[in-house]
Amino acid sequence: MNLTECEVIHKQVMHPAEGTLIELKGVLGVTIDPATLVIPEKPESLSDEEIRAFVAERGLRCVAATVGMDEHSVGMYEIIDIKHGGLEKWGFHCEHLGTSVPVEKLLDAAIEHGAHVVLLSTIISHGDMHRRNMEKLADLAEEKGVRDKLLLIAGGTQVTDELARSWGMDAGFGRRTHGIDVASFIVKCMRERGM
Ligand code: B12
Repeated sequence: MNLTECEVIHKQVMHPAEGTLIELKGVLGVTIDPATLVIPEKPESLSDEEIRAFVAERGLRCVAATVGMDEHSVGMYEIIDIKHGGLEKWGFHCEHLGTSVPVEKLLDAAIEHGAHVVLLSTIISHGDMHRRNMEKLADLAEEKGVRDKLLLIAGGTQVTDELARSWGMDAGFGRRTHGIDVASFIVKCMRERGM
């Protein structure tokens, strides 16, 4: 980890087969000047009334899934479920396909349901799975000729807006995202694009 002056401050044998847990501290020889950090501005949220009216006018539909071999479902529920202040709260109709859904199936379902928005959750990032999932969705949407009719939105613990956009999505959302962030983005983006 490139630390110097390391010191073990706590150790605990977990189980002879599992090894020992250690907590250590050390010095990392890197200086960070906070003045040089680029902190993204927090986008402004729209009002409940504004979002509800926009969604009702267009009957907005989303198709959602956690893709690949990924079984993490909690994040997606936070984003769509009315009980968690998710998109359903503003009248979005959300078709949730569940977990471990192939990317192809997610896109086909979006086309079949005449969806306006595809929501892809990708939590596991081992082997760059999150990047590969997003690129696959973008490529397939292009191939099937529906890329400009759909908003492609991805989320997950290792997802940032910048990364997701560079991998073909319209937006990406990471930890501590709330339904209102996604709802506001959808409305603003559709307005800008005249969708
Ligand atoms: C609960 C959990 C599990 C549960 C999942 C149960 C379930 N039904 O979801 C179980 C036990 C099944 C599990 C299994 C595994 N897990 Co797990 N799991 C977690 C844990 C502890 C919490 C995840 C969670 O629910 N967070 C709460 C939600 C609300 O947060 P979130 O997922 O980040 O979602 C938010 C944002 O990311 C974003 N978001 C997420 N999706 C989307 C989608 C859209 C469209 C949008 C807009 C936003 C969005 O918004 C959400 C709300 O703010 C995390 C550690 C952690 N603290 O994050 C590890 C973690 C995610 N798991 C991990 C791993 C490695 C695994 C396993 C591979 C372990 C193993 N070797 O078996 C397996 C994989 C199984 C599989 N096939 O998927 C790693 C992933 C590492 C990585 N980066 O790849 C983590 C980070 C733990 C770690 N530190 O190693 N896991």
